[in-house]
Amino acid sequence: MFLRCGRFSLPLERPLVMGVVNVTPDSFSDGGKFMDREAAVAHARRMVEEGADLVDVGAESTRPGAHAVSEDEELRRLMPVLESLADLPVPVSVDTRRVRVMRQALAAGASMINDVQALQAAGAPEAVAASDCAVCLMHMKGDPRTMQKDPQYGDVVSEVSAFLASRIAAAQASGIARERLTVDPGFGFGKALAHNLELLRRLGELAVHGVPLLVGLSRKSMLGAMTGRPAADRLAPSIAAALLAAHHGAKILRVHDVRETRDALAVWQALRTA
Ligand code: HH2
Repeated sequence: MFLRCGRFSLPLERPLVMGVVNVTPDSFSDGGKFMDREAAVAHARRMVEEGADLVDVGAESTRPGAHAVSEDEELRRLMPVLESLADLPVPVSVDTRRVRVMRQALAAGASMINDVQALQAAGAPEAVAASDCAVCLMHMKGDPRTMQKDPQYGDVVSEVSAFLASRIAAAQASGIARERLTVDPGFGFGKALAHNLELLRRLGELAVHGVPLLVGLSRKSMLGAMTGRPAADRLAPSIAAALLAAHHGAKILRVHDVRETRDALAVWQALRTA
């Protein structure tokens, strides 16, 4: 299995690590740290040195309670960073839900679009189809401002799975080949702790769609709920969660701590292939 990702083709025999670069003043765990173009670019390059297989650059926080930024502001934050990363030896993914941002990012050399709204914005599937980038279709219930206000499901896994199936079908109908797709259950996006745990425990059920699973658990509040640790102090639970996700079939792990996650995965991988 491999993922077509712009000019890259990523083999998926071992779980890949996607390093997070937030060019935002308000992201929940590293907001404000990489607002400056140079700092964001240096951070991305450092993550590649540490073994990131991809980097994911986002200029709008989607954390619970976050307010949307204007499209112009998102582009103003994002584009200089993308231009400076054009020569990166690994694919650059852009975390955005806006069509104009997708188009400009792809024109500037982005190899993947990571859309927490799973290409539901009008024109989004066409914007992606017109390129050869990979795409992440993520499940979210509600919108970031209100999504953590008492989310309700019947069976969370069936509901998420049905949504992802419908978005895969929509993407393919728009001309996006299956080898370009990844899906993500969207941990923490309109889910209570019990929903997140159920999704992690039954992650394997989402593999039925036959496209690689991308998972973001790094530093999330569900890990805070389990350990009592603040976001800046969730390295150990993030590593535990990444390993569990890999064990349950995740193929791409979206993380803030690349070196530590790679090391932990190396141990897991060694045991698996011994
Ligand atoms: N989580 C966040 C942002 N984007 N994309 C995918 N595919 N999956 C995720 O789980 C996911 C995501 C939230 O984390 P972070 O980027 O660290 O924070 P913020 O949204 O506040 O910038």
